[in-house]
Amino acid sequence: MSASKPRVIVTRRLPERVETRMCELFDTELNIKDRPMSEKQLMDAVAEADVLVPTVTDIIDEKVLSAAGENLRLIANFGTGVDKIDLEAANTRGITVTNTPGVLTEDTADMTMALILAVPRRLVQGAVFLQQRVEEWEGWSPTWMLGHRITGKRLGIVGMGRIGTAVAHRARAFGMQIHYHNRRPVPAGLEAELEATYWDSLDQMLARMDIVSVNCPHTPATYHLLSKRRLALMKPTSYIVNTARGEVIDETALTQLLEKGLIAGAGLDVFEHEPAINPKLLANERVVVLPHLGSATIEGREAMGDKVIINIKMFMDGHLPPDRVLPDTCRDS
Ligand code: 8YV
Repeated sequence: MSASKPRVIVTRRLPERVETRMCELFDTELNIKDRPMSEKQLMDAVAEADVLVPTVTDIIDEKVLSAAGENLRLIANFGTGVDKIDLEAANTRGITVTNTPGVLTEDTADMTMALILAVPRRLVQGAVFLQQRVEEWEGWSPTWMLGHRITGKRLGIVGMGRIGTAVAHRARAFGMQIHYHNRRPVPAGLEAELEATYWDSLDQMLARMDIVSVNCPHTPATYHLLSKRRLALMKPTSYIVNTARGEVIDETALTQLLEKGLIAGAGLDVFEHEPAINPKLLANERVVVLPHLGSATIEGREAMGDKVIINIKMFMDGHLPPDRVLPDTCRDS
């Protein structure tokens, strides 16, 4: 590592304050046009950089990493989910990977709660109706556009990490009953505080929930965790919300079950083949789709950028960066 400023290549535009600070501290190359980089551009970037700062729109796989120059020592991901980075391949090459956990927990949990409310209460359907067909609205009606009550309903959280727990706290305040599936139960004190029920068996939990919220990271172990078989276990009156990663749900199977009325509705902020979305999901009025907005607050994105800077600074100063991610320790987000 040279004593001069490290060469840092950032793959997308970041909040202005973050970019300014990065340019002060490092020899930083920004992506002014903000177009997601092609595989070739990523390969050129890893060949040249000391540090790469990618986002969820960049696939840093074995092929891209095979182009890495000797200089590339750190991939400081702007985001918590590191599923688009081949952690094994990076580790084998001695490249450290960091992420930005913690600072997007509350924003993502808020968006999850918004979807938990929006889908059963037909919030988007009602708003779109007024925007597009206001002339048809004859005023209040006792039986029109009824949804379902949230209070008292069973919420099944898949993945009780930081975000899952933050969702549970919010849902408790709305009077929901908290259930969760996780690799292991949360500490007894937290479970008691949330009056939460732990399900070792995801299958058994799914069959009993009114709303399921996906809050686990996407890893090889969670790819299609919500498979066709498992989705079919859900009650026809139940809803599913996903603010984690599209790949955790078999999107084709979900689309079919929604069309057949075997799942009552869905709130999706993430998609299996992002940015592509199955047109049948878009056309289904019982599905609320959002363009991956979970962490999309100015405060959150600035805090993510600050974390990226701290990780680069610490690493370049010869310390262990605070948010190092190891291949076999994909933490719950
Ligand atoms: C980020 C996310 O904005 O952090 C994550 O894992 O899903 C998003 O909310 C995105 O990943 C940025 O790279």
